[in-house]
Amino acid sequence: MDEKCVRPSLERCEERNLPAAFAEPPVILSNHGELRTTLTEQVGPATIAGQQVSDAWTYNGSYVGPTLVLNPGDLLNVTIANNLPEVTNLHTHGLHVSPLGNSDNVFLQIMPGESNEYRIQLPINHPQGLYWYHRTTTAPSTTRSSKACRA
Ligand SMILES: [Cu+2]
Repeated sequence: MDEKCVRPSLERCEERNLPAAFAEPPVILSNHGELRTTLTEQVGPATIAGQQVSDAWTYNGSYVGPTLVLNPGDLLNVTIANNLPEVTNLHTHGLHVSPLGNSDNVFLQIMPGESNEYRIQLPINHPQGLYWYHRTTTAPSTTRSSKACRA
């Protein structure tokens, strides 16, 4: 047997044509029991995997919306400003919160050019974890994007 066996060539990481590393989105922390922010849903330029794109549907101009960090018992007070060309809303996954009123209510409709202040109260015994928020139109199956939220 030939001792000069052929070893598979190992490609150096630097030589690969790798996509851009995931860029950590902005982080917004709660303060004194409340996280208050505005997320503007808009269409415009954005960077996705290191590439500039136009007409992206974004939160505050970012393709991946900010990470919202809250503690159990905190109030998530987020205003959604709709600059999109269609109805929108805010929806979360996994939070143990009310689905009524201005809380995690998928039936709220924010018309183009309008805004809504959500007040989502986390219970004091809310489990820690990684949760999600995203927008929908009137039907949850028409999801257009998703973002991280951890409590
Ligand atoms: Cu959802």
